[in-house]
Amino acid sequence: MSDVVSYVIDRNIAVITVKNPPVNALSQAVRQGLLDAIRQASGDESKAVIIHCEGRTFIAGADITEFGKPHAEPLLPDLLNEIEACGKVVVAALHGTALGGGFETALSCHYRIAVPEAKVGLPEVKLGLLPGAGGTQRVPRLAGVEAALDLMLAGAPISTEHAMQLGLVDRMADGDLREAAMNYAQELVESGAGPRRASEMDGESVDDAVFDAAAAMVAKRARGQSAPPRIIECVRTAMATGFSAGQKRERELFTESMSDPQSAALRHVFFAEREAAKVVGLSKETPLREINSVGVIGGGTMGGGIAMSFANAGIPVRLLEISEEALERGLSIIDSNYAGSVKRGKLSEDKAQKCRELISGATDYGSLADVDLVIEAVFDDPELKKTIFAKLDETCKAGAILATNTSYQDVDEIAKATNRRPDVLGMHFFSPAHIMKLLEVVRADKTADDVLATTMALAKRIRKVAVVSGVCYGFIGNRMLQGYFREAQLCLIEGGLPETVDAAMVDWGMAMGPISVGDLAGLDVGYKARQALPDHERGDPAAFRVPDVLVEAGRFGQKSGKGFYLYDPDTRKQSPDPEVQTIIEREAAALNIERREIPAAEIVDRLIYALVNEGFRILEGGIAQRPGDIDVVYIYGYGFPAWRGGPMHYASEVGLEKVLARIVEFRDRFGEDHWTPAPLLEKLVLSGRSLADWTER
Ligand code: T1G
Repeated sequence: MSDVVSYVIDRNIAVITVKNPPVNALSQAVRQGLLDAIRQASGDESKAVIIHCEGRTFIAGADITEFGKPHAEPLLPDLLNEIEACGKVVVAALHGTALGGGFETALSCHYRIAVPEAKVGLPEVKLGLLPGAGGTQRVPRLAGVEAALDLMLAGAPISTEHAMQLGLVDRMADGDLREAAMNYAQELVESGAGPRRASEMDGESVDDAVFDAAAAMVAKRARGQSAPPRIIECVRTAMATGFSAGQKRERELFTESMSDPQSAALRHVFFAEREAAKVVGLSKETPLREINSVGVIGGGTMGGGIAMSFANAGIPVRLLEISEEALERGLSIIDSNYAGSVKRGKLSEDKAQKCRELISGATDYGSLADVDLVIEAVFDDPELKKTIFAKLDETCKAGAILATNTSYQDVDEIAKATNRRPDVLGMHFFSPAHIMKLLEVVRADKTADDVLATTMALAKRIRKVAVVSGVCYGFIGNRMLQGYFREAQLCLIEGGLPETVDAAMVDWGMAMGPISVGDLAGLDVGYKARQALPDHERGDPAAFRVPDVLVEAGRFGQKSGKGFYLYDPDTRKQSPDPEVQTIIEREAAALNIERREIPAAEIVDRLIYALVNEGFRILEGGIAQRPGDIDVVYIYGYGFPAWRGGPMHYASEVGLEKVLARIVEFRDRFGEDHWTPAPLLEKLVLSGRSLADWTER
């Protein structure tokens, strides 16, 4: 066959084995090997066929690295139709994660056997695509329309047990998978079962209301995304027409999705997230330190969430607070978080209990003497942090990693409070820390390579998406956020209202509007930070006059029941407050600002290009390793729509020349304090280059 697909006959059964590490992706060579193998099996003396894979997983999908290149024969749908048409029983043997085109390959086989811990799924929607190799046609015929829609619209993998309940997997393998598949194939031959083709099954007739309900759900939950409606259209066609007509429609819509900018953006994010885990210049052979126990200092919202992130990964945590009372408060936050996760079905009662038992409390630093890693998560006061790190330096064992969860402060300065600067770095979690996936790993000037490598590996272990940042005020995300929030406030005082500024950004795709985010985080947080700065460093008074007036009136946001909006005390539902409109108009007048109607497009461009402009400065300053890292930060930490690829990908899609022109227009209208174009952006545009030309530093 080939070096990626082998073929043997064992006890009269043709065994086709795929070996294409790391995930047995369906590259052209694998597809050709499978085609040659199934044709050979159709013509030789074998009685049945099994298809299985070596390595850690059954085929995990089409080869995404081939996307965007000219289609190479054999096309996957044609290959799978040929596998299904085989006159002998074909059994797929599944382990690991049989996803996308991999699961579609299994569905084109006549029977499926899987190990208990295998997962199967059709995650194409997460790439802005749809199952384009018969999945939209075979799954409804095997499992019914509603299950098919759930599987393809959520894109989440399901267990072997669940797949068996749906009729997508026939047998659970115990012991060696290959042997179990051989025995199953023998059993089928001896029973005279014969090939069972999904394409020959009739679909169930369902009421149109099922599809309408799915369409309504995606319009809400996947607002602005183009792939989900295409998936619904494919399944609707599957049930209304025969298999070949349905597959023709699937092919048309798949081709459409492949050239959709949303898919290009989502594929960019897929690879950017994995690229972000790689640190330029750090050898893959860098030895890692053992992390088997963690200390967390500070049992507030952040400390509690951080403690849970480690406990949920099975790592014991010691939570340190300054008093028994504060400790009790911290532990009760954790208890209620776990109760919430169980209530929402995110964790079983048993799993929550096991995780909770891994978190113990203490009030003395001595209890941290033997932990492998300490994460300080106290109030963002630099002096307090230095005091804590000096104490940790005295207390913790040699080799312990000391991390600060600071959102803004200078990690180099914090490290100087110790005699072990190589062991110090930043681990900036995002609230709520047990849910948000982003982790900014802040590399201080003396952070040792093995400390950095250990932390990056640990991030994967606690299921976080890690991005390395250099040291600057606000690192990557919060530094860029300042311009974003500044423009939101300026648009507000220049003519907008909280609900119009928010609506512009939410309609564009942001998970939450900037004004609502301020109310959620607490307007008093920014207020205190500004009060700590000398007047000349506080920035444009027009950009914070209104929030300051609200804070001074006791309107902190959700936490106080009112901020820019009013919040229902029970449901926390927000509603506009005419009093705030009066305040905005009054403050605008006091600043001689003549309010005007601001188009949504202007709001979007000012807020997004403020992010982009600062992103270019972060790149040229070496704070971020690559543009994709910045995209990952905004998608996983700030609710930026993944189907727009992140701020830097979005700027590339718009065209850097257009972005620069719009920033220059804003500079001419609003002044160069806020709108001086980043030199790197100007340089790329002047030299006719794009971010794709970005060279790693
Ligand atoms: N194609 C090419 N490379 C892939 C790949 C794929 N499908 N999946 C993973 N890789 C690479 C990845 O870039 C990384 O490379 C390495 O494998 C390990 O991945 C027709 C059109 C399978 C659950 O969406 O979800 O089929 O960084 O770090 O955490 O209808 O990878 O080492 O150089 O993620 O253990 C549908 C995508 C495709 C599955 C493993 N399939 N992959 O997770 O390892 S579209 C998917 C994953 C499709 C058909 C349609 C995960 C994983 P490197 P990793 P992991």
